[in-house]
Amino acid sequence: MEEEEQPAETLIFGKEMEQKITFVGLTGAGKTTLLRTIIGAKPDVHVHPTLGMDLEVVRIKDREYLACDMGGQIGFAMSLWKPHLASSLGVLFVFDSADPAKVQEARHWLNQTVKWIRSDAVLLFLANKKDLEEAMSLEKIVSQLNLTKLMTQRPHTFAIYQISALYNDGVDEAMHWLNERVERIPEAGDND
Ligand SMILES: Nc1nc2c(ncn2[C@@H]2O[C@H](COP(=O)(O)OP(=O)(O)OP(=O)(O)O)[C@@H](O)[C@H]2O)c(=O)[nH]1
Ligand SMILES: [Mg+2]
Repeated sequence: MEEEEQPAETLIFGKEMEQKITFVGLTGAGKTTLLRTIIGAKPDVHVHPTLGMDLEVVRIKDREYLACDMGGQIGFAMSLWKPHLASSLGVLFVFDSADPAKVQEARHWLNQTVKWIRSDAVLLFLANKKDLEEAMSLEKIVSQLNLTKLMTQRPHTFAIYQISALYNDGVDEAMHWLNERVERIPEAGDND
């Protein structure tokens, strides 16, 4: 008898890892730095831009997730976002608060992200690099990226946190919020 074919996603790391969280955002926003911080790896200021994507298993409290760290370089990397976003329970949009020149571009990709995610997915907007003096204020970020619209549309599944991925500031709070909200998605169930 032929073996039943399993979707690729369930075979990664040889175990069922359907609880996927995906990191998106423009290149240089700090996605890889954030993932390293979450898994307790040493921060590396010389980190290379992610080509395609990287995968890590992360544990938040008692839950395990497959974290997909997408490359943010324009072109081929972003074409990978859509299928991963469509199958993620949690989505982290990482924004470089200290790069006002890229606000419009970030807004465009945030809008795309919102179109591509599941309606019941949890969306976490991370205003990263708050440690830098030039980081924009929360008010400015909210207005320039039109985040009030998202707050209204997704009252229980959208949140904004200001963080420093490099210095591990605000990261735990943001990830606990994500974890707690994902738990409420009926499909998330118990992933022991
Ligand atoms: N000051 C400061 N720098 C940061 C922070 N987070 C990331 N960086 C720096 O920003 C640069 C880019 O970080 P990455 O983590 O590679 O960014 P990325 O979003 O993964 O970029 P791509 O893989 O190209 O999409 C690195 O030099 C990091 O050290 C932060 O919170 N504060
Ligand atoms: Mg990266």
